[in-house]
Amino acid sequence: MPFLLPPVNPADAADVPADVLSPELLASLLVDGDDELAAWTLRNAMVGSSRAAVYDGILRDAMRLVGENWRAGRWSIADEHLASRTLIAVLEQLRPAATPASRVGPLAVLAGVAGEQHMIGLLCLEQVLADDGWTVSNLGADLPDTDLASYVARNDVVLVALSATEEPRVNALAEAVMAVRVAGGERPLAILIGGGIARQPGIREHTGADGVALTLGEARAFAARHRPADS
Ligand code: B12
Repeated sequence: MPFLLPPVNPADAADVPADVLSPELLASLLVDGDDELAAWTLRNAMVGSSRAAVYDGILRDAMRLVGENWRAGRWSIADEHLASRTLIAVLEQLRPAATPASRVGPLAVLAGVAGEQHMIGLLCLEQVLADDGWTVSNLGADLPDTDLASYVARNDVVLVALSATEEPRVNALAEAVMAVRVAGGERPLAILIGGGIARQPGIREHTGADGVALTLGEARAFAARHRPADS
């Protein structure tokens, strides 16, 4: 697993060749627990690319490599857990700065449905929407639909983005969509589905959501379409 790092100083790196910023490098840094250099890698990838493009690209591909190495038995569960933990620390470092606009933008609520443990995609989506001026409440993984519904009922929510990865979570997803609809009442409120489950054919119709996004770029476009004109 040892990996030769390029001879760069995170503090003053500029004009870094694109091939240095590879998913392989990022995966190695994550599995080594090196959040500083991993954050540097992503920051450099964001020079000239949008946050959504970088997270849909090199970040996702790096975690796919982590998953492949884990499944193939080359990396252990401990390696995968460290990589995930490190990525969460990295994302904290890359958080967009809060601005007055980010406190008054339309409210988007993000949640992983009941039983869903994958939440890194939600952290990424939180930042992408915040960049676009949304106020974001990320309620995290494994949220019971009753709690999601009571949050929606108590707040002026415009967008709800729900995530799930695998087929066994389809019913929880449909229940969460229904709970949000009931809690939202007559309010115009758009419900988006994302995560691995988004690849499942017919998932939007099956759950009654308004949209499905395979990428953060698609989620961003969906959010823009459903943003109130006066916000
Ligand atoms: C890290 C990880 C975990 C960690 C999660 C840690 C955490 N805090 O999130 C832990 C260890 C908990 C875990 C558990 C499991 N995992 Co897992 N995991 C992964 C791994 C390696 C990376 C996932 C990740 O974070 N990727 C980074 C994010 C940014 O990318 P992404 O998830 O692809 O999301 C992109 C889009 O989908 C979108 N997006 C993501 N979420 C959302 C949400 C919304 C609302 C929107 C709009 C968009 C969006 O944006 C992202 C960027 O493009 C993947 C491997 C892989 N190929 O991805 C497996 C993987 C997802 N896991 C898998 C499995 C099977 C499991 C387990 C069932 C394993 C087990 N036997 O216990 C459990 C399930 C737990 C549960 N009940 O949910 C499978 C899923 C297979 C499938 N059918 O799709 C994968 C693909 C591994 C594999 N190849 O087998 N896992």
